[in-house]
Amino acid sequence: MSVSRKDFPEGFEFGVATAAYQIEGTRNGIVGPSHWDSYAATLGNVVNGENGDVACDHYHRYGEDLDLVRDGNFDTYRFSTAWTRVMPDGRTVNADGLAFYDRLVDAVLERGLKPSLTLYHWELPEVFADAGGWSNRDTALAFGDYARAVMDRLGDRVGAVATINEPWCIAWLSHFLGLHAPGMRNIRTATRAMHHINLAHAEGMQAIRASGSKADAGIVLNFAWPKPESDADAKAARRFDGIHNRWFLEAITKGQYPADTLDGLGPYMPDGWQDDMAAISAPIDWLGVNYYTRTTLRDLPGAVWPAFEDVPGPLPKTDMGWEIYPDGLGDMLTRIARDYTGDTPIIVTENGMAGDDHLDGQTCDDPVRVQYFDDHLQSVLRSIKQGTPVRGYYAWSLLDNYEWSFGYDKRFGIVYVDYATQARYPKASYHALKDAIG
Ligand code: IFM
Repeated sequence: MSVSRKDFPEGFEFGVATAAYQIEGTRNGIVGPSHWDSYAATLGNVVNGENGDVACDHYHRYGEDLDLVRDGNFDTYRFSTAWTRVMPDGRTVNADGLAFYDRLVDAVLERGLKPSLTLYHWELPEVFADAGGWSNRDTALAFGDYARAVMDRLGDRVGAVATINEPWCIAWLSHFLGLHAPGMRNIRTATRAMHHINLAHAEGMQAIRASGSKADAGIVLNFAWPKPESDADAKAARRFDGIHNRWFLEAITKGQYPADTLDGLGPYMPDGWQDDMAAISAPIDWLGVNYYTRTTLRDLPGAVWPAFEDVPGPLPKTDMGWEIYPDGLGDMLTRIARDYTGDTPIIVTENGMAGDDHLDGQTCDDPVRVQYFDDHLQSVLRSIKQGTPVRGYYAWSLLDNYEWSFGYDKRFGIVYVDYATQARYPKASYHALKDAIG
């Protein structure tokens, strides 16, 4: 790789990221049902009808997995706790579940790594799904209780904590586009989820602060660089940007929603939403930025709001069909700091790609991924040189894992997982990152 640790500011954190449902295995230990289980059990939703029952069996293999993180010269391990493991019925603490995360955090620390905790990475307990899920305000309030239970147990040892991972996916992708659990397509439900997920962030922040934890607290948002297909599509790209990027960023940093997005969503907002905005914009200590690709937008004149569709762009694509556009990461970081977050530290909490990876004996050569990381790290460096306070970069993901609606079909890991044996094989990208940051 052309970059190395010495190119980055002193103290810059290199890490790898994972999420509970994607790796732990819900059959391990005591875990309650989540909306991902029933979504996956519905014919046609997930490739091969696969679910997180076994996943990477990380629940039993976390020691071996954390050895890989340490031996890869990383500084930070980003992981999530599952609400369904901590509270299988959504409300009652399961001692066995918290004990697992206790062991996990200690194992992270024993290896000299910094634990970075995410409280919600998508496995909503089914009891809330039954009551309307994120379209119901009560779900956000219950999330605060869950956050408090986790922080009371782990808050003395985690270095950083994020309330929510990728609110756009939780709200829009899942309730308007219907592509993630619960697989709905309804603008009223989606709009309520768009607000209640921000309220859950507010409740989570209050719980973290009230727990007395010294962990740096924030939220992880996912961004896509909006690209109009032609000059005539500029307004469509702006509408996409409002829903995908500015809705959450503006709420959290300025306590307001973008006016152009409210033009479409306003009629469906829950009563009294304005009263929540002060809590939603309470100060955060850091912002997590997930970035993978850009999105090309085509205007749909005469269609109902938001009247756009995304269309394939011309650049080379990953196995997900996502265009590889490294400049979008640096440009987005620069824009976020300039227009929204100022001096607040930013961490790139996810960046990576799915590849058509194959084992050859014990090795897996993934040169496209090596180039992807190199180009995106160069883009981060360019933004840092422009003055953006980027403090870390985490690769997604440590392991091949359950890629939601794509099941186990897409491989994002820097470590190959043979699901038949659960053996782990570091890919060439793991070795390349290890050498670059050693
Ligand atoms: O696997 C997901 C992760 O759970 C959230 N961010 C994007 C990744 C790749 O799709």
